[in-house]
Amino acid sequence: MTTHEGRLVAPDNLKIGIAVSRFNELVTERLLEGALWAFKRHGGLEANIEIVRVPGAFELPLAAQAMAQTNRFAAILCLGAVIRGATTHYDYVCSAATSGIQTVGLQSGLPVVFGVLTTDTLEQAFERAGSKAGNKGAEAMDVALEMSDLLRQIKS
Ligand code: INI
Repeated sequence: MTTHEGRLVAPDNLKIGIAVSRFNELVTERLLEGALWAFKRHGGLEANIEIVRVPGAFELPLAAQAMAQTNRFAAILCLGAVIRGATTHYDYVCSAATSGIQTVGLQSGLPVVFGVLTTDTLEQAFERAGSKAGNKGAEAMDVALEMSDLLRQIKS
């Protein structure tokens, strides 16, 4: 029997792309800090990170697709924050971001990680961006590292 499970490792040649939205920037910058912290914690080199900023979560899939098409990255993180209290089109932005990000992952064959907070309030978003309920950006980086290692194992 053979079992594969990705490890949380960031080898020197592992490049990660991060698309991060400016909407709710106070929150998304914390997600980005969490992601960078997690990358370094697992041995990653900061020079191997490329960051792309987009206006809002709706634009994350297109940016992720453009990054995937460069073939430079082992994985791509999409970081954003959609907050219900601040919008009437919350559901549309959430579903476009969710399905778009998943489509880019399936079409490119790369781990394209959903690091988008979807909350009712700004307070809940801060809680998930490092204050008291973990940091979704750091979790997204962990998933990117685990999945890129897993894909390497499966293909080798
Ligand atoms: N984008 C977000 O990332 N978060 C939000 O909470 C949000 N709200 O509230 O509307 C939001 N809207 C902008 C959207 O992502 C697009 O940038 C815009 O519709 C232009 O395409």
